[in-house]
Amino acid sequence: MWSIPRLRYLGVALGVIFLFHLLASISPSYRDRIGFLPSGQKSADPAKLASGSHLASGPQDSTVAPVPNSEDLRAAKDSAEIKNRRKARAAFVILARNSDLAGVLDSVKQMEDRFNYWAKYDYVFLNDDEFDDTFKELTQNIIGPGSKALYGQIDHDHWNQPKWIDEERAKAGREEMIRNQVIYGFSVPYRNMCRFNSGFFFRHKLLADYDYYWRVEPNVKFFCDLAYDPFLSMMDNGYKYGWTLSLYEYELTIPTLWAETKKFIQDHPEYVHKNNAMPWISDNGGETYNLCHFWSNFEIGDLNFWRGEAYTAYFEHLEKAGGFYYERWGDAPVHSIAAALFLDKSEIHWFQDIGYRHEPFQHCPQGEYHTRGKCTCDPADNFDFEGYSCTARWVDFMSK
Ligand SMILES: Nc1nc2c(ncn2[C@@H]2O[C@H](COP(=O)(O)OP(=O)(O)OP(=O)(O)O)[C@@H](O)[C@H]2O)c(=O)[nH]1
Ligand SMILES: [Mg+2]
Repeated sequence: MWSIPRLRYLGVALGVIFLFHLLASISPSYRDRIGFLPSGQKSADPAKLASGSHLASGPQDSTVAPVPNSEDLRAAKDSAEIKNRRKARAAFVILARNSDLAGVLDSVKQMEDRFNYWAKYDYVFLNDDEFDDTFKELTQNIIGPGSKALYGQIDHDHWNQPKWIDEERAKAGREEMIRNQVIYGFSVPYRNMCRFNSGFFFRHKLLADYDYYWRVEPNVKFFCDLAYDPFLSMMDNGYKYGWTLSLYEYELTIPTLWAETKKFIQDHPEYVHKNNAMPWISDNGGETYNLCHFWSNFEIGDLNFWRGEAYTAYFEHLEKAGGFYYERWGDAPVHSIAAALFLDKSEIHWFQDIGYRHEPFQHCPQGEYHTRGKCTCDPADNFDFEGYSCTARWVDFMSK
């Protein structure tokens, strides 16, 4: 039998627990951990939601503004409001071979299910070869009505090793990499791909009518619903480069990339932005490169940044140096160095709300981002703050 004094102790204990929760719920980090969403925030104007105007514009690691999830958009996807909404001139860009079909279908299906069923952006598929009918039919079968699918072949000169490259030297470089077991060190097509992504994709005629792109690769994962339009977010906030994962580059693939970059900025100091992100890519004021880069298999970017004067001149310089073939320069360090040097650091945006995996790393959104996006990744499985990631450095750099 409970005695009266025992019941009193129980009441006091329950009261203390309740008070603790009440006080703790005021703390944003506590709310993040338990997925707290304030009451009365379950529905919102879908057009406003789609515009992304609800997004916090404060520090990038701050708690997100309390808005609802994508249910509203699912319900409203065929409404006039959504159909006639303001859009960016933007498209997904997918470079692929016919043999990448299954992986492409997998990535596109997720993009459709998580975002594009309401956003209705176009897809531009690019290939060094011609896309076959099966590739075209099966991709179109997944892409919803309202989005165009365009298929383009890449110009011979934009893809293949230029004639003026000294093949003997390039071959010696490849053999050295094979000896050193550098990933894709043997491969000429891989080098073509890296050079194309560095200097040519944004010049393809199928992209001429677009200002923004989202690069998508086969076999990636998109873990979360996206209930706002990241292209509009780029446009409205003046972002020029968006990323989710960052890491260190294999030094053996870029032995002379930084030396060439230093030569370029000595010749063209006018292109280096005064509020650049150099401290994120160099620990000694630009003397050496610390190998940090944004992982470019995911990019949401401004095509006009790559088409602009600074990047055009930088790419020309790198192209002449020949390192895409004599070494194995990746488009990831090339894009990242350019973004870090030629942009205002505030024009580079970490899309920490977009859950994404490209083997073997993933970014899984944390706290309220995860809850709102109905993400399907384990928040504990997150590369961001592991030793090989450069994201902690970014957060630290941006908080100064
Ligand atoms: N058309 C075409 N596309 C290619 C070729 N090589 C790579 N790609 C595409 O270029 C992108 C990058 O190639 P990946 O092989 O994924 O390179 P990676 O991401 O560094 O390496 P993985 O770990 O293999 O994914 C992908 O979208 C590929 O489909 C090629 O020879 N032709
Ligand atoms: Mg890949």
